[in-house]
Amino acid sequence: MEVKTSLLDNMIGVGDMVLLEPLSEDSFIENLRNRFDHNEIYTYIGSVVISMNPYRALPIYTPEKVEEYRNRNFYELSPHIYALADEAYRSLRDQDKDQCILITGESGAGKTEASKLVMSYVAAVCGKGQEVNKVKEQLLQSNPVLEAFGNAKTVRNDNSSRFGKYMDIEFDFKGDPLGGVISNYLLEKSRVVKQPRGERNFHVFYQLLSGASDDTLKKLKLDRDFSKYNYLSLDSAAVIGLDDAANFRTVKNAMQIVGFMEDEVQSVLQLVAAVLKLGNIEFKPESRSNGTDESRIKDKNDLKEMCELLGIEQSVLERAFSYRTVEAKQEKVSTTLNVAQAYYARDALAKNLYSRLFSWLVTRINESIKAQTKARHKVMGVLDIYGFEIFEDCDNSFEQFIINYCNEKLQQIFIELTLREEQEEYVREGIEWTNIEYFNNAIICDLIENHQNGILAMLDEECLRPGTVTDETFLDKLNTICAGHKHFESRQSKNSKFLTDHSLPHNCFRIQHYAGKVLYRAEGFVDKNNDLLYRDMSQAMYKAKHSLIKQLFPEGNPAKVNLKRPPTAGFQFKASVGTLMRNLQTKNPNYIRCIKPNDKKASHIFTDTLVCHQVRYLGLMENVRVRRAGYAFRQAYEPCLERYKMLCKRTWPHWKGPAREGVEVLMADLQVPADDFSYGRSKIFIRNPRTLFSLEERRRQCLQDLATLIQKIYRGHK
Ligand code: AOV
Ligand code: MG
Repeated sequence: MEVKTSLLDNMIGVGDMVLLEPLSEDSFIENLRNRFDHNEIYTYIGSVVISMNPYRALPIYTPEKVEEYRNRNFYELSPHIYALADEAYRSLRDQDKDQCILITGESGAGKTEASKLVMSYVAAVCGKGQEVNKVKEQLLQSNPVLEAFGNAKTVRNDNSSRFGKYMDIEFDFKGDPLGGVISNYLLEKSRVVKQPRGERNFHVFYQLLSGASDDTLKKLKLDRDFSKYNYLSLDSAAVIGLDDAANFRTVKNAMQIVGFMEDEVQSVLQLVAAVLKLGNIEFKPESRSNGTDESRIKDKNDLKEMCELLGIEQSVLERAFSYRTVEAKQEKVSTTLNVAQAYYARDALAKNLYSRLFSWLVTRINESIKAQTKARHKVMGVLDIYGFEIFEDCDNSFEQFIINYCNEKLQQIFIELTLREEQEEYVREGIEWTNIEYFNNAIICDLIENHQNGILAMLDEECLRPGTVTDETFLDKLNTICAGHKHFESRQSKNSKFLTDHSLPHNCFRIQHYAGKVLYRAEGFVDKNNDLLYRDMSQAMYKAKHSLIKQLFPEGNPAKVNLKRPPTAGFQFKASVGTLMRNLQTKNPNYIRCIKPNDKKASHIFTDTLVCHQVRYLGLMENVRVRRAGYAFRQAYEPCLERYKMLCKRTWPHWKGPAREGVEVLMADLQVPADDFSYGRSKIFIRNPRTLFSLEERRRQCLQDLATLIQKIYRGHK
C-alpha cells in the first residue's frame, strides 16, 4: 500500500514516536531534539501529546491554525496541541463522552500554558452567538484573576502555579458552552509571609503596588515602594519580562468581565492591602514582674491602618495580639503571648486571610460562570496542577510534600489508564499479548496515603495526639513505622530496628518519588498540617464591619462555638485529591506530557540529560513500547464501518449485516495485510499508524472525487 499523507510528508524527524526506527532512549531524545530545533515542539506517542516548552512565542497559535485543525482527524496533520483539543471536543460533542485533559510535567514545563491553549482552542471552535460568547469570555477571563492571586515567581518558573486547579467546562448537546466549575487545591499559603531566596510573593501584591492609581493607593493606605513591606521579598521584586503594572489592568478588566462588582473589587484589594499592613506589625518584649516576657506592638500605625481598612476596632485586634484564650470545659483561660507567639499569630492570620480570600475568589467566579440551566450537560475537565518540585539542600517542606504527592497520584492515573488499562483491554478483547514491564508508583502513593500507616495518617495521628507534639516526635514515628520501606530513607532513629542512611541530616527524611529522590525537612510539618489560627484572631475578624472579611471567618462567630478541631491540611488535601481522581476516572482521558528543555528558562537550549531524566520518569519509553507492541489505533466496529465504508462497493452505501462482518469485507477489499490488524470482541485494532493514514488518505481522495463529480453534474444542469 502506498503511503502518502500530510503527516508523513515534509515531517521533521518522526511525528509519532510509535514509528521511530530503531527505538531506543537515544533515538527518542534525538528525535525530540531534532524536532525542537526546527520549532516542532509537539510529538505524539499514539494519542498522547508530548509538549516541549519553547520558552518563546511561536507563530503556531494563530486563528488560521485553529481553522486548519478544526474538524480534522487526529492523524491528518502534523502534531499539535490543537489536534488533541479538537479530538477531545469532537468526541464530547459527537459521541457524548465526557472528557478530561490531564496535563503533567515538572515545574516550568508548560502545563499552565498548555491548559490555556486547550481552553482557547475549544472556545474558538465551539458555538457562536451573544450569550455563548459571554460564557466563553467569562471562562477564559477567570484565568488572569486566579493567576494574579495564585501564581508567583519561583526559581523554576516566573509564573508558577502555587495551587492546583481543575476546571469542568460544561456543554449542551450541540456542543455550545454553558458554563463551568472550578475546583482549587491547597494554595501554598506559606508564601504570603515568607518566600525562598530568589522568589516572590503572589503576583497580585506587586501588581497592585505598581499598577494602581495614586488615588487607589491612597485609599488603601499603601506606598508604591515594595521595600516598605516586610512580606515582599526585595531581591527579586522586579522580574524581567513581567509587566506588573500592565498585568494589574488586565486583572481588573478580567474581574469586571467575570462579573465582579466595583465594590467587590475594592473589598478584595482592601484585603490584599490589609495583608501587607499586617506584615509590618512588629513586636517587642516587655518584662513582667514575674520574670516572663510579654509581647507589645512596636509601632501601632500599621495596626491602626489595617483596622481602618477592615473596619475593626483597634483595641479588639490589639488584644488578639496580646492574649490567647483557650476554652476547655466551659472555662475560658487567657494567657499572654510572648514575642514569638505574637509573630506566629500574626503570620497565621495573614496566611489564613489570604488563602480564604483565594478560595472566596474561586467561589465567586464559580457563581458567575456556573451554567444557567439544569439540563443534562457534557463535560470537559482541564487539570492544571503545580508540577513536581525538588529543592536542593533539604529545603523541601510540607508544601513540596503535598505538591509531589499530587503528582504521584497523577502519574498513577496515567499508569492505570495508558499502561495497565491498555494491556487489560487486549485481554478483554481477546487479543494475543505479551506484557511490558513498567514501574508502578502505587507503592509510593501507598507510603504517603495509606490510611493506617501512611505518612499523612501518621502526621495526623501526631497532630491530634495529646501531650507534647513536635516535628521530632513526628519524625521518630516515621522512622519507626516507615523504616524498611523501599522508597523511604532516614537516619536511624532510636526506635528503629533497621539500618538507614547515616549521611542524611538528623531532621530530614527522604522519599524516592517516581520523579526523583526528595529530601524533606521535618521542621514545620506538624504546624502546617495543624494550620491553627487562635480563636481570638478569628473572633476579631468576625467582629469586623467589612462584610467580606467577616464572611471569611465564620468560626469567629461567638454564637457558634465549636470545640471540634477542623480537619488537618493534609487530611483535606488527601480527600480532595481522592475525589478528583474518582472524577477523572469517569471521563475519557487525553494526555499532554510537558517537558522542560533546560533549567535556564531559555529558548533554543536543549539539555539532553535534563530531557532524558524527564522522559524516564514520565515513563514515556514504556508508553511507546506498549503502543508499539500493541495497536496504534482501535475503533468500535460500527463507527469504523461508517467512516470507511465508502471505500468499498460492497459496503457502500449500505451494509445490511453485522458491523463486524462489514469491517471484515472492507479490510479484505482494501487488501490491508492480515498481520496489521486484529479483530477484537467489539473493536478492530490496527497495529501500524501508516495503515490508518492510508485509509484516511483514500477517504479524503474519495470525498474529493465525489465533490468534483457533484460539481460536474451541477454545471451540466446549468
Ligand atoms: P508550568 O505550569 O508547567 O509550571 P508554565 O505553563 O507556567 O509552566 O510555563 C512556564 C513558562 O514557559 C511560561 O510562562 C512561558 O513563558 C513558557 N512557555 C510554556 N509553554 C509555552 C508555549 N507553548 N509557547 C511559548 N512559551 C511557553 V508550575 O505552574 O511552576 O508547575 O507550578
Ligand atoms: Mg502552572
